[in-house]
Amino acid sequence: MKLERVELRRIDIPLSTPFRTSLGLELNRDILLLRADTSEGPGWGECVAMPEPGYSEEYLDGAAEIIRRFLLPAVAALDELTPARAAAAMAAFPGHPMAKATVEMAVMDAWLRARRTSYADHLGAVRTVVDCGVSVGIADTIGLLIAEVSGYVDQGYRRIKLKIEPGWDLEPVRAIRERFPDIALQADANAAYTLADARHLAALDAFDLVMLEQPLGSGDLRDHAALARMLRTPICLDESITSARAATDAIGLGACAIVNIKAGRVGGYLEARRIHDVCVAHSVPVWCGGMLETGLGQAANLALAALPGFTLPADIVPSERYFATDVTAPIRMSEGRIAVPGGPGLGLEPMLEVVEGYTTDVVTVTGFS
Ligand code: SMG
Ligand code: MG
Repeated sequence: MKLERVELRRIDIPLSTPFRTSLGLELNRDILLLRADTSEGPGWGECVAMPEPGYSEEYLDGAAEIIRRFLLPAVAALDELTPARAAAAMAAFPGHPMAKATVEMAVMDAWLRARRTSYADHLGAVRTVVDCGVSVGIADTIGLLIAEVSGYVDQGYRRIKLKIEPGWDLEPVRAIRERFPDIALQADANAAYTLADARHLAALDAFDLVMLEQPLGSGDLRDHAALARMLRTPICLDESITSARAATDAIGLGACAIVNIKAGRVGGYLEARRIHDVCVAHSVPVWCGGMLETGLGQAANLALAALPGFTLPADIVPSERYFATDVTAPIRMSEGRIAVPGGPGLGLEPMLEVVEGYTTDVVTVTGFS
């Protein structure tokens, strides 16, 4: 297989529910899609970088730039293109995991489609359905939060995750726990605290949380280990786990008891699988994180979340959670579960006329030798 032509497409989709975290407020999703045309057919990738740096240092314009100028030429130089060879070629450039994951995702889609194999089978999935959790943004009032969470509980989600930040933590968590004594509940701070907040965070132990996700900075592994010794609530790391090596270090230091895996954060689905393998070897449970993806990204995430070590509900949601009209046929949830696509590649196609309608910019990259 050989890469022949690439389309970098920016789309802008209104969010049906605004989403606020300690990182800021999202009202719409400005997303980069990548269509890779190869000698064996097309494949699609989705970039999970946000328009601005915040979750990590990556941002959309930067991702598009490094893809176009550096990653695509390196991948196009390969005569026998495979997902693993694409990842190896891109590894020559340090950093930029979300950009690399976008290219790898599209190459893998094209390569698997041509081989009539699904992402799920290729990655080693053992399940046909995935348990879904929902991530609930910071609300304006406790009353509005309770109303929003009630709706999600009624829809059947199997776990509720509350975004927290200083000033919005113990009160919302207490209110939801009092109202829903039996739900699986967890909190995600997106690195909004420091170790000086340890006593305050220890008050979360009263609410029987499944985990506290990324309370401290992404580089603060030792501080997370110190915090873990002061809390009964298990610590889960998200932003800190940038590679299989980082996962090994974090587990060895006692910085986390649970790991959130996002392919975009770690450079692709192949590295995501290696992190899964490291965690399974250490008996550390993992779950699949989300970045408000369209149906394309969710399709790949569903395949990943079907691997054996993914034993906790994923941040994988039906299309309607965020989008009135998704770019794929709508992903639907039934009894808090979503089916893993079984068709070749991602198993889902973008609806080209819908994509066209959301498109704000298209750059075509050709001229690969
Ligand atoms: O449903 O895809 C979703 C959102 C899940 O909360 C979610 N993601 O830190 O886990 C996380 C956040 C990162 C996105 S905030 C820009
Ligand atoms: Mg998180």
